[in-house]
Amino acid sequence: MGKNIVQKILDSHIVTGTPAPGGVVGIRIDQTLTQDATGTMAYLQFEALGFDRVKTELSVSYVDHNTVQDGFENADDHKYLETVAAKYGALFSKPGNGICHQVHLERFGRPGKTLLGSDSHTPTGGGIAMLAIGAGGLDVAVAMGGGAFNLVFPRVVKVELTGALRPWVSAKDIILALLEILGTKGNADSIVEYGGPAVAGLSVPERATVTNMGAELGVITSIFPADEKTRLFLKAQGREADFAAGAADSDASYDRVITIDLSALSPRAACPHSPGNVKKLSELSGIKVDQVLIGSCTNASCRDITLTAAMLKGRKVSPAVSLGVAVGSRQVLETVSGNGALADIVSAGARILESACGFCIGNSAAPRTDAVSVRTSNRNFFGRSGTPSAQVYLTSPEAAVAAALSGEIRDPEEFFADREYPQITVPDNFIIDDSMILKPAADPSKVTVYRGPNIGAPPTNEACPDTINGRVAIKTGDKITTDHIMPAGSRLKYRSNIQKYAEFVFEREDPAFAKRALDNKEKGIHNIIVAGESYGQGSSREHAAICPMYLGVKAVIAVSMERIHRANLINFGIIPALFETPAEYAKINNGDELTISDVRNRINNGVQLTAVRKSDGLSVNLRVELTEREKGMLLAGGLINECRERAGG
Ligand code: MIC
Ligand code: SF4
Repeated sequence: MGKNIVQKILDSHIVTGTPAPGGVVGIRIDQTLTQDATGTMAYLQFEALGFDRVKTELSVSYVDHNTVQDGFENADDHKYLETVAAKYGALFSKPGNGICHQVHLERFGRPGKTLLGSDSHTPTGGGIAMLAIGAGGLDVAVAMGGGAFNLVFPRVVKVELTGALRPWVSAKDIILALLEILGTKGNADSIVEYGGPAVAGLSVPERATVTNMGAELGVITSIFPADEKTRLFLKAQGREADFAAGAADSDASYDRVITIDLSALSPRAACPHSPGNVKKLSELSGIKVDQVLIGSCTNASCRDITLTAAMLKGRKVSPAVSLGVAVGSRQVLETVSGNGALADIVSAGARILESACGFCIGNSAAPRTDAVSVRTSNRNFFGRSGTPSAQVYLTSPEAAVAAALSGEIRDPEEFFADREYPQITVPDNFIIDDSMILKPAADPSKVTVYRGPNIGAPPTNEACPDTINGRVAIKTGDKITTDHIMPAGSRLKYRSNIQKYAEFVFEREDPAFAKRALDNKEKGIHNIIVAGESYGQGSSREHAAICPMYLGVKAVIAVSMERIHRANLINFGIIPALFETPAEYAKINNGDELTISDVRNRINNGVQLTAVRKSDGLSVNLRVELTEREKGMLLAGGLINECRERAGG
């Protein structure tokens, strides 16, 4: 039986475990990436784990999220990251060099390699045929130290692409169509592998748009083959030597096959407040738009920005609209400033934003109250834009420009009906200038790691108690994202200061949560979070586990839970428990006092836990499915404690 691409890469990287359905495998990680919002904690943990050197083939530390610098905090983090990278052997991409996923694709991604990143959009690298996975910072710290990354042996879903995209329909519409089919939950054990005759017609940046937003499906990752388009992209980046062909065997098998006929696709949008809430643009036509933002790691490549410029050329943005453009990398910025495209964007009336995450993470360009904002980014979770009452729609650059010019949501096929689709060219040879990527120090002993007042020691937990004397500190609904748990935006600057950042846990859901939880903790009451389906969707931010841990949360009991967040909970010693049925969830209320007894013994022996309500004796069974490795971490109170125990410390 032939092999698919995922199997081939796994075969050459599995170091432990059972490569069979239901098994858990440990894989060798060739490359890692971190970004500043998660990276500071990842490197603090790398240091706390006692590693003396980065042991991967390549580790890059990017600064792209917290670039607002309204105070010393962000800049303190940047300097810490720069010096810690120099000392331990990582590359450091300075603020201004671009968004981690775009830069990594351009300068470092290699077909057939594994990449682990402390950012959920790390799967962008699948566009260049890497097995690229997002994880919590602690897992990345372990991988930087040479440790394996553990994952469930995946189901591989093939997405067969046929036909060809019509003009004005683009890569974003492919992934929006797949989100319509697969939704944003229930896909945690799958990897999507693209194939079929239409793949050859898609450039690497277009493929990367698709794999980037694959994160919104909740899958482990997504991957395209490495073919002639991949080779040409690497050649244009001066890296042809990094090319290695990668294709599925003709008789490869898959767990599921989904076919998408690109010729039949029409432009779409993800409507408020979920990337899975997809509708055809023709159904939304006429909605008045206040703001349009083009950029983010999804759609800010040279192709996207050059196309944006071509569509705007000679026209003016609607007076009702504020258009902002943030290019994905310094390379893209230099290219479009050299070829005149940037001037076309400026002259149409756009605001040029920094090449960084910026608006996408809600730390700038928040729209007005009740605004409609059309964006080319990948997430429109409630409140993420920085304005809770705003309605955010996610579209392709083509649809975003149609909205900017008309002041309304429009289907670009209809809006541009009288125009030819712009024939754009991207360089055969990109401008190669890595001067904003700093190399590790030749003599690490000469580097002193800078620790400004914003840099604290990573907090640790106590060992898992034998009895949880708990209180439900919050009961949430379905699809609670890590943006709900741990808001980013203006709060981002506290990422290295857990005590302060913890004040904002569930800030928008229940502003009194943090204080209440801390009061419980001080009284010796253990906090419990109760949640519905798909708890912890979205980002990889481990702060959504660390800060609740700091507030004394001992267990999350949910109907279902997403992959990265579940792993983060275990890494920080919080029990990820599941209700046996959704009906059980309905029985538990906010404020209920729950006792969970014999916890250590039951976890150790793989026996389900039981929560008993103090007021009426109601008893609810809880499923806690853990691997041996996870049991050890949980009982020790998290991965750092466990490593210290193993080291006899
Ligand atoms: C995001 O897009 O939500 C982020 C901000 O990039 C996060 C990482 C973070 O919270 O720092 C992600 O995707 O993992
Ligand atoms: Fe940055 Fe947005 Fe991409 Fe996250 S999704 S890495 S915030 S650009």
